[in-house]
Amino acid sequence: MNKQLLNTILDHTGISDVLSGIARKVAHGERISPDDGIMLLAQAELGFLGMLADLVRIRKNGNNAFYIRNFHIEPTNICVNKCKFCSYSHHFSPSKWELSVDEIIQKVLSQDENVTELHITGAVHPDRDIYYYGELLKKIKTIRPRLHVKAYSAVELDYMISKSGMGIHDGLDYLKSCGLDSIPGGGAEIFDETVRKKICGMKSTSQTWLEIHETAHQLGIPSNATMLYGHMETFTHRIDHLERLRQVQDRTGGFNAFIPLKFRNSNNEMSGIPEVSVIEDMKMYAVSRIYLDNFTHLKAYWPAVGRKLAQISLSFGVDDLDGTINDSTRIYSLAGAEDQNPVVTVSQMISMITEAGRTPVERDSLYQEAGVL
Ligand code: V47
Ligand code: SF4
Repeated sequence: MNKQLLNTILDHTGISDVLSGIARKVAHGERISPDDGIMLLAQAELGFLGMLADLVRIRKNGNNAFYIRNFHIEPTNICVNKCKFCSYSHHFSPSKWELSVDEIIQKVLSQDENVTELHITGAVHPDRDIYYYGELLKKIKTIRPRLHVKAYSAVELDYMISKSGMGIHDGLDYLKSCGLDSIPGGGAEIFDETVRKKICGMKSTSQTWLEIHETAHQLGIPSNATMLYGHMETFTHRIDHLERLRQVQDRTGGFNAFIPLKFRNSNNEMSGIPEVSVIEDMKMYAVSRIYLDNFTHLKAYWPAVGRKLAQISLSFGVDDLDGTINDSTRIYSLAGAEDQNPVVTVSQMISMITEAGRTPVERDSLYQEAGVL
């Protein structure tokens, strides 16, 4: 959408002055305020948001839509915490598991050489410590030195680092020396302290989550950020969450991507809360794209939203569909997501992206074109 066309639309479609003012800011590449963000979530209709999000997406990523060849390992679902939205931990899941180091290594060895990224995340096991996880990284790097290991959410890191008596800086520095390449975005949930206490009161605080990511960035460890939306939070809480992330990113530039995560309501203590509509999902992607002007990438994690919505999200600001994944992630299938067997082949990924009118680009974990380095 070019700016002239946008002006014509704004002048002739009866959009309110306030929304037109926000749209003009976006078109001029100006930052929108928290009040603007809340206004967009509360009042703007879907097509209007899609149009604005597209402006930002094209500015950041042209016509490219990224994917990666990756796989997940979830070492355990035994957890010291008891988050109310969680369908995955041993408190709610029908089974309880903990993989041994040998089993994890076997999973790594079973992947073909074209896979470039391993994502490790799981529950917060009471008996495992930072040295266990550090040794695990070292073993993985010994057998697959070029595999990018994105591992341990800030909540897992908080537990293992606190238990060791190290500070955040030293704990992360130790893990980096063992082979930690980047940190996934999990555990952010919603930063507002009142809602956080209600849905995951035992978990690391918002301040700790943010401090771990900021410290990681200072150490040269990039990370992702997520937000769990569509439960009991308000639009103000969502924008507060985006604002806290935008401020860290202004200071560090260390976030690779933002991933909005839709709350799924099967098999957990919050099952009484209905899931939000698809329209609201697309609005959330679009407003995230518009608000986070200092994040280059917006990711739709297809096992969470389903393949069809992930594909549609490419028209609402998203430029990254995550990866091929394989069937080892259970977080979303247990919570009621459409895909009970999350695996997409490279050719399916390419078709999903091409059908949506984007240019598929296979990336590495740092968004360099795979094989081009
Ligand atoms: O923090 C748990 C979410 C997250 C539910 O960094 C739920 O590339 C919805 O962070 N409904 C973990 N969401 C997964 C995660 C992630 C996933 C993919 C890629 C990356 C990345 C990170 O899953 C948790 C929580 O917010 N979650 N239960 C549920 N019922
Ligand atoms: Fe444990 Fe994570 Fe589930 Fe919370 S969301 S109970 S920290 S596995």
